[in-house]
Amino acid sequence: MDTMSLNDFIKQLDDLAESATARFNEAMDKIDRDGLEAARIEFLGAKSGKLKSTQKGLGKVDKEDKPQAGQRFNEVKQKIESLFQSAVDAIDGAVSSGGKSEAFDVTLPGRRPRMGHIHPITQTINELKDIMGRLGFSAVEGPEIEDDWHNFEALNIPLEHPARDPLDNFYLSTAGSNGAKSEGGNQLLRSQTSTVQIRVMENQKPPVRIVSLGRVYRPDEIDATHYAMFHQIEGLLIDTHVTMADLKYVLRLFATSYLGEDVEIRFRPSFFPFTEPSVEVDMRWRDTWLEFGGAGMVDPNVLRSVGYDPEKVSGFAFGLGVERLCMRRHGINDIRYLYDSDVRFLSQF
Ligand code: FA5
Repeated sequence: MDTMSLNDFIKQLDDLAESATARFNEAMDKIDRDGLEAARIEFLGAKSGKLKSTQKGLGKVDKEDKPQAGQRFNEVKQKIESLFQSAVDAIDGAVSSGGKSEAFDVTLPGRRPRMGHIHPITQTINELKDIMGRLGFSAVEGPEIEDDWHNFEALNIPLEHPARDPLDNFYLSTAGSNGAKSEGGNQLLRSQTSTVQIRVMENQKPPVRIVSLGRVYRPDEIDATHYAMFHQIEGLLIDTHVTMADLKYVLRLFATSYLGEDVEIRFRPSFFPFTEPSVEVDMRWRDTWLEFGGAGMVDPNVLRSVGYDPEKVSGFAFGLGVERLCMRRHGINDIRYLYDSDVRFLSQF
């Protein structure tokens, strides 16, 4: 009786799997149902298919190799059957999605992936930074987790001041309550970018001309113009003989550069512990005046707290809401749209 080594039998199986794969793939590429059926009969046909005739070789393999040969045969059989099924599915899919020519028309233009957008607030920040850069203000950053000294004390906000109220600030759990130590132990999410003024002046001799844009946090009730996390743009200029007229000039130039020549701005007398005199900066929008931020001449106490001599230098500072500028520019009437992460809204910018 004919015999066959295990290796020869395995080689026959591998050759069979290879040629069946080639035939199925060819039929798939051409979306050729008839070709696939012919290949099925050739390889998987119940009576005279190649798999069937290869199976006959199993009887010629040595008895002790039979279990291994049988196992290998079953693996290859399963592989060929599942390849055939994949080819059937692929041809069905191609035909139902528009037929032979369309599914494989390499001349069709590709589908463009959807592009992401830079968030409108980030766009605003970049633009504001550019405008201030052209006016000679260099951009600096400060930490969002601040200590008592930079957020309050050095800004002339003493221990008993209501601005420190725990209801108006996000103190971190490491911090004590209002009225606790003021040596920098109390940490909070900064409530204003004015903290950066202090950090810069502590490390730099006058003249100073900086702008800082970043996130600030307040437990405000959320409505159309308030959010618990928002952004501010802070400007600071310290030099000899700086006056309120310089402040007005720079702010007006800033506003017209960002919002257009027709923008109207006005200053209202106000109070901030770290500026004297202080003003509220309003801009007109759709016939109503809206508050965009605060400004003023840096208080001599603040200059002293960072080691400057208020007899020799003076300066102005301002802090405006970035969201409000962005909303005014784009006609957005509710701040919440900016943070709802709705792509239909965001993709307009
Ligand atoms: C300040 O934060 C001062 N640090 C501004 C300043 C800087 C004054 C330098 C003087 C010198 P105020 O709390 O008013 O000021 O906030 C400034 C602006 O931030 C507001 O006019 C508003 O535009 C914006 N703002 C305040 N709270 C919110 C909020 N919850 N959501 C969105 N924007 C807000």
